[in-house]
Amino acid sequence: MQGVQDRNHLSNVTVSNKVTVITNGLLDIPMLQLLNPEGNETNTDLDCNIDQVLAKRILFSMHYTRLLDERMIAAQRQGRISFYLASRGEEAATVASTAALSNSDMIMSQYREQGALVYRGYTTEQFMNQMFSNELDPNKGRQMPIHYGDMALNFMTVSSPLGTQIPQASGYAYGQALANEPSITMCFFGEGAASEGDFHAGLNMAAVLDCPVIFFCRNNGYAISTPADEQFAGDGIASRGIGYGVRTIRVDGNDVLAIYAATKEARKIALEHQCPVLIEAMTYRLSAHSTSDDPSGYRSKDEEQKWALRDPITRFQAWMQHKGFFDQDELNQYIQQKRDEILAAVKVAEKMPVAGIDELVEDVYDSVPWHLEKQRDELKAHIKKYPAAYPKTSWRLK
Ligand SMILES: Cc1ncc(C[n+]2csc(CCOP(=O)(O)OP(=O)(O)O)c2C)c(N)n1
Ligand SMILES: [Mg+2]
Repeated sequence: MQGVQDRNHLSNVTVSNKVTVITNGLLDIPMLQLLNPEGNETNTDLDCNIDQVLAKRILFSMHYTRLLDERMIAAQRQGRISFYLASRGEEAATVASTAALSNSDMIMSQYREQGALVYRGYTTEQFMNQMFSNELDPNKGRQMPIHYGDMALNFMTVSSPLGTQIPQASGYAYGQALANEPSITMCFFGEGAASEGDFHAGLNMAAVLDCPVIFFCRNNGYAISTPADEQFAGDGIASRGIGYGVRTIRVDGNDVLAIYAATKEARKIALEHQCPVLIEAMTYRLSAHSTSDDPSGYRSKDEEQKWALRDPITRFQAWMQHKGFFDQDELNQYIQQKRDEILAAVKVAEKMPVAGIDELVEDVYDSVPWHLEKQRDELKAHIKKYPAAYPKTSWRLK
């Protein structure tokens, strides 16, 4: 699982008189875990200083993220939005890591990191405006749902071609270093994206140019339907960090305490030493890849069940209970309030006018070039001809 497999032909070091052959097994990369699946602390030497206020914010953000996912999958099934991509099972990886950052740190994400935005305070209305492509959508309707971004929250807009954010994050962090900013860049990506050339260019560039960036890989076991052990033969993604001379941490990606501690440490190293750090969070995508995917075609219920028992939310909640930090009534109230809030926001966002047609071709060039103007005019003529096919758009034609 997750490509950290024990391949027989790689597990031994061969030493003859003259030739030393080094293999995967020699790396023996440890995985930081502070909480076992029952929510008991397994390593009390490491105190990650999560007090009740912080614990609640992390827990509530994870619950909200899961609730949002459930409601948006339902909205997609009802035909209200075109697409959605859930993060069930990976909430700890995105929320607890963001909790360990400073708000001034730039986040560059892949697409499954809505938990980071939730933690930073992206509102339900903001989520809905983007997903319904209405006139308040900062992307002006030019993107599919889940392409969030917010300058005020230092969250770079999602771009779904895999891996693009990785060298961009190195570059952004290089700029932070040149400007002597006391901030770093956090770059999230999946283990599948780490097969892109951009991953290798980005890591090497950050290592050579001393860029204060955390490369946070969510190794969730799959790239759509391809399991990690069919993606690569090496020891996960962590081994690649070491290859590029990047300080590296492997962490249990379903363990809030471990992720928080690992990210705090990584941030400290990145800032103090002005260098990159790679974190590989070992987790599991409990949800389908997206609303266009059906995992029953490529993985077993048994496998899903095994990982469901390691659910990051129940594990952290159990820990909070042990600490006396947890109040079930308060959580129930919060969930009910957020459920109502999401339902109300869906109704408002879907009734709002969609983004304007003229804006479709703006913002890229200083002035709109003739060939885009021509295409826009053709589009308008087409919509005018078939107004019934474009009920939300036709009345907006100028
Ligand atoms: C350059 C590029 N190639 C292919 C795709 C199609 N694609 C979308 S998501 C995905 C899988 C990515 O897996 P991973 O990076 O592990 O992220 P996860 O979905 O597991 O969170 C693929 C192949 C794409 N978006 N961009
Ligand atoms: Mg993946």
